[in-house]
Amino acid sequence: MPVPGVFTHCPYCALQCGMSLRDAEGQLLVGTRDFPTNRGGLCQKGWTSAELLASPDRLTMPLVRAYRAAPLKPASWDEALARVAAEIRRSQSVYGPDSVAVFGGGGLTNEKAYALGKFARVALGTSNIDYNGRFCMSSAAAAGARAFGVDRGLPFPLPDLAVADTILLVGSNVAETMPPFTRWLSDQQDNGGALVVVDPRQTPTARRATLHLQVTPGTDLALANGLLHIAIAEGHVDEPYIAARTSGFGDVRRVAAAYWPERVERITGVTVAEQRAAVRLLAGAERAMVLTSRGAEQHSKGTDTVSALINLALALGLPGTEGSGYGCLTGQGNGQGGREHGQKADQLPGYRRIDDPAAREHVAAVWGVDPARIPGPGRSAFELLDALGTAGGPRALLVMGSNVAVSAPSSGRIGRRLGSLDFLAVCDLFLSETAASADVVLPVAQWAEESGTMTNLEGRVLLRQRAAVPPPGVRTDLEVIAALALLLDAPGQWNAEPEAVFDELRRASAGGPADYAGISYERIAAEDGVFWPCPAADHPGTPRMFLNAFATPDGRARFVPVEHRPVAEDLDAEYPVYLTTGRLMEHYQSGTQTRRVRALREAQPEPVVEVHPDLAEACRLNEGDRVRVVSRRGAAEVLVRITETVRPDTVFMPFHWGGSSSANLVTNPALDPVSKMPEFKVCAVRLEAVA
Ligand SMILES: Nc1nc2c(c(=O)[nH]1)N[C@H]1C(S)=C(S)[C@@H](COP(=O)(O)OP(=O)(O)OC[C@H]3O[C@@H](n4cnc5c(=O)[nH]c(N)nc54)[C@H](O)[C@@H]3O)O[C@H]1N2
Ligand SMILES: Nc1nc2c(c(=O)[nH]1)N[C@H]1C(S)=C(S)[C@@H](COP(=O)(O)OP(=O)(O)OC[C@H]3O[C@@H](n4cnc5c(=O)[nH]c(N)nc54)[C@H](O)[C@@H]3O)O[C@H]1N2
Ligand code: SF4
Ligand SMILES: [Mo]
Repeated sequence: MPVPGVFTHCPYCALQCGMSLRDAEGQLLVGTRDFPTNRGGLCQKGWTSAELLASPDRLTMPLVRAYRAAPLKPASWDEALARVAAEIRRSQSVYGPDSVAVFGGGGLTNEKAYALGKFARVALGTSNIDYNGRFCMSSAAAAGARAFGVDRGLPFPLPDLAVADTILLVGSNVAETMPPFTRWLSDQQDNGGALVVVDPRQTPTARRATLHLQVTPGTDLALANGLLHIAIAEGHVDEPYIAARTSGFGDVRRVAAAYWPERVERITGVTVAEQRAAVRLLAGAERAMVLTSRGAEQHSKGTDTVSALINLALALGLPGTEGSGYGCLTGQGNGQGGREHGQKADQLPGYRRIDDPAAREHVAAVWGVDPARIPGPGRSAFELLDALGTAGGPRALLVMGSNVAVSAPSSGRIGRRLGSLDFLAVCDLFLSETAASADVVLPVAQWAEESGTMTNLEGRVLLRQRAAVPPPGVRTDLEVIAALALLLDAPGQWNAEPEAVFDELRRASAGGPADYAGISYERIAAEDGVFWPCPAADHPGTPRMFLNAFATPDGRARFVPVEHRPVAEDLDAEYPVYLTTGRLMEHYQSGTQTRRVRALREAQPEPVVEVHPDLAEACRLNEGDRVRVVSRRGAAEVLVRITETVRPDTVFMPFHWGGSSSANLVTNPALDPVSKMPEFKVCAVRLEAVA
């Protein structure tokens, strides 16, 4: 019988596929494991993930730069940590506590995200902490919270998808971003269900659809209001549900009245017939779901766009109805848990608000500090990065679990901000582009080398079990946080043992919206994960939320009236083409990890821009040509890939590369006023052939 290996989860996306890791003569091998979300399936990234553990590029010694222009040189841990602590003290003694900032990541375990948030508030006393989740699902989180009173990406488990009669998928390319997820869509379609995909590109996901609406980038809000207009006009609105379970429909009905189909066709490019067909599929379904991803959300009006889609779902009576609902497909491995336990500027563990006196008191008691010691809300991710080294802005930064030099919008500007810091420290597995510009680089253990919990896109808390010993010279993020807290004389307990940190997190989250109090490592292992909220050890967890009431004060979901507005930067004579950005199947995010895995690198070796044949002809571009994609922020030099899958007015670039081919040199940092999400998904560019 084969050895089953250690049961764990993939290091990458929010599907957090279950897998096993088995030692074969000193080398770890990925194997399948029957887990209820991926049912044995993995994508190519998951299959090749063990290569990360043995990568020759692994950092195994701290690196320190003696002064800004000096090269990074190996150093001892004592030396590196002492340097970080000394720089923090120096900065804070001259410029105050807020002069030191922390930037976290949605890939960190719950334990790390919790410890990092506590470290910022208690050890540093800074309000300046935020994380890359702000660039990810913050618009959906904000819209979900204002409609339902709480944000959990999917308020229902994945198997519910298989029995939905209709699924409306807006701005999501799951066939490439979560390949095993598409099995649920196959089941759904095999059961006779319909899939409607809204995407400006004819993606592999769109090609599976019953109906593909190839919208103009940045117009989903108008489309949603238009679909609602038709639903109202054709009498599909669920009046009893609206009366019993919601508030505020009157205002939304008035707004929708102005989105008649011909007007919506002009704004969105989706024909009147297609709009009617979509409404017919949604309204004719007994069970229907509206799901959004980054294509709908990463806009300067992302929050309002999601609100418009939630309004549509509410008018049809979907949320809080078994088998139906609205959900956001969270992206990063711990994108869900990472937004619950305190690395977000405005938040404390358990999805509590940092400006709520009762929340501060509860968390301060767990931390063993005076509530007055906890700072107030700080800057959001882009605002934080954009303030680095400026008058009144942070002068020292600790980054853990993000590669902002590549993934932040207008990355040329952010690179200059990083360069103007007095001090930058980065914890990473590899010398990412951000780490390469740091004064101190701390090499940390990864994924299979340490235990910890992750909360997947369904709100299911999972356990990643340690399956390997980290290389000598490497420490865990939790050890780094605890050691720095000690050097900074921070009050309270600073445990570096994951399960002990999780137990503290449970107490800190108890009574909050994301209540983990009843979840333990044993339960997770025994039950294939536990869904929050789970307030007590004998509570079964909550796979389906809102069945009886929403988490608002009166238990009703709130309609929020929202109007379409143009993209922050529209086309003109100088910049006549839309650029949208996103992902390729083989690479993950800034590419730090996947560019170091051979099979993935070979499959997608070089950054490209996808161009429609008509546009290519107009710009005299051929397949494989080198081209500069130029915007008002900067230019990226990449290869042309000609494809009919994009609209002729739009080009697409993945953002998985740094340097002069980085998509984010071009993108627009216009922020959503509510979520502070940058407009990654649309800006105006021109294409210039490179001789
Ligand atoms: N292979 C791979 N998988 C990943 C990741 C990765 O980097 N690589 N990252 C993970 C993370 S963190 C995330 S957040 C998810 C993201 O998962 P997705 O949201 O599925 O991925 P994206 O490619 O960012 O965007 C999805 C689609 O939005 C479309 N789009 C662009 N503009 C618009 C618009 O205005 N309206 C609409 N309706 N659609 C638009 C794009 O054409 C694209 O096909 O993926 C996760 N999984
Ligand atoms: N143009 C454009 N830009 C985008 C997007 C887009 O669609 N278009 N999408 C945005 C989205 S949705 C996201 S989520 C962000 C992601 O952007 P990033 O946060 O930059 O993404 P990653 O590449 O995942 O960065 C994680 C870094 O942490 C390291 N790391 C991994 N695990 C650990 C760990 O356990 N501990 C520590 N200390 N380090 C670790 C990795 O090696 C890597 O360097 O990008 C955003 N940027
Ligand atoms: S879909 Fe996501 S979690 Fe599953 S194997 Fe691929 S990257 Fe890993
Ligand atoms: Mo993301």
